[in-house]
Amino acid sequence: MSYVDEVLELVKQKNASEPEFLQAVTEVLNSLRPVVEANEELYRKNAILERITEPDRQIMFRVPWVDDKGQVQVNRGFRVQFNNAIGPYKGGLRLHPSVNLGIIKFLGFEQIFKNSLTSLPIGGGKGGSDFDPKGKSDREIMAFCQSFMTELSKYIGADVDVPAGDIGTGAREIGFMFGQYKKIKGTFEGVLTGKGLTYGGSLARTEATGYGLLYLTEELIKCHGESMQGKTVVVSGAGNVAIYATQKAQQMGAKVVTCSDSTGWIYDPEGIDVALLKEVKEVKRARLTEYAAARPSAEYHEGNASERAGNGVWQIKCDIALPCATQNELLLEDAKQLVANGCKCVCEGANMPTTIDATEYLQENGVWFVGGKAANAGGVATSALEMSQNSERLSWSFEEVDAKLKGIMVNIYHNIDDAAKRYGMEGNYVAGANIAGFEKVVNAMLAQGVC
Ligand code: NDP
Ligand code: 2IT
Repeated sequence: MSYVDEVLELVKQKNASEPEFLQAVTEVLNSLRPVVEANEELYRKNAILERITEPDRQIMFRVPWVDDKGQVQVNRGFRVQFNNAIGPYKGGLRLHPSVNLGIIKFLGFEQIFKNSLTSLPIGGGKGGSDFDPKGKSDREIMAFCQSFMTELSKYIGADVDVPAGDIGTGAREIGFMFGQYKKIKGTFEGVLTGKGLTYGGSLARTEATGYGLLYLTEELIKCHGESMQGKTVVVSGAGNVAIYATQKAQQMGAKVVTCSDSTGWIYDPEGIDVALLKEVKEVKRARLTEYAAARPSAEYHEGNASERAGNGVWQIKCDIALPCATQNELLLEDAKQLVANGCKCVCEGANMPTTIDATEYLQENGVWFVGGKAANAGGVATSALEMSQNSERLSWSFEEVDAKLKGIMVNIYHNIDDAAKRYGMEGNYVAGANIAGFEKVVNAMLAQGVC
């Protein structure tokens, strides 16, 4: 049996109850086959694949907090510190009722390769809780965040592990967590990114994941002789990534006609009104029904990605599709519909939104497909720029950060394109991203010995 197959078998045995983690590992290891085969003896002797698929540590803890009725509630908190070969652990905190250890492990595993691709010195980690922020008062959110950080603060630090936002964790939550960390430790340090601008946050971090996704997408289609001008784009999600992806796509001259949330989706043939979407989602924290109510050109449809009541976003005819909500929201049947409708390009704003069979279908049918590890790396890259600014106790202008972000995303596209070509897989950007991300981490692991 090949080394990759042996380790895949082992990972399946050891993590049988974690389907998302197994999906992420299967995708990565399968695409690394040519690299592993070229270095099989060295990697096998050093147990590189066994080590890279086993987190350095996984921390689970109780998060007790008091709700507005005086009732004590208990959630489960997680931080998986996966690999710090090239820098301190870095990755977001997800607050969503679906969160479990397997989901945090899949996200932490992906983060190793993504962070490596940014070219910045950050290792891979992820955390979160099964806490549901929906419908909670600001005081309840604060109570949860303070309790969560009371325990998490034992394991993180500006040079150790630097969490940030993800689904359900935005500026408000990062603020409450930062305040609690500062109170417990008595130090003002860059222990979290995505902070507010008055206390160490970076300009352009809020926009970075969505903007970065479009910088990469634009470079990709430019290299295929096309431009964003006049393209029809479908986006899923209506959160941080989706909103700023939509905004940048529009600035580039494309028309974005859809968005979705956890209860339904919008088709707006005149183009999504970003100011209205921000008002509904960022300010009111309301449902997309409110967007439809305020926008005569918009159709609202019930049904979300996880229930498969029909994530109709993928049924709409488009040139480019940008999944920006959550994992496994674009299935094989959706991929078939996209291809049938003439979609040419799919770039992932979310982490692992496309299933493996859907990815393969898109690739086999000539769609330019870039996975989240490369396409959404702009968020964490800008987090690393926030860390740099905190270390030098300076803050850079929006234009400076945005220009660096663009440079990083253009560079990522060319790196993954080159890596795919080096191994005779031109156009397979999934393999290119996994190979380019892996090579740097493995070099560092080998140099640092058995640890
Ligand atoms: P947000 O919480 O800001 O937004 C998430 C959006 O997706 C919301 O519109 C939400 O609906 C919807 N959504 C979440 N879960 C589900 C679900 N199970 N079914 C259907 N819809 C769902 O998160 P982000 O925009 O930050 O994150 C989106 C994706 O991008 C995630 O995969 C995340 O890991 C990834 N990502 C985020 C980065 C960042 O910097 N924030 C960086 C790189 C990747 P509702 O409005 O109803 O809550
Ligand atoms: O998935 C991701 O890359 C993020 N949620 C951002 C992580 C970060 O540390 O900025």
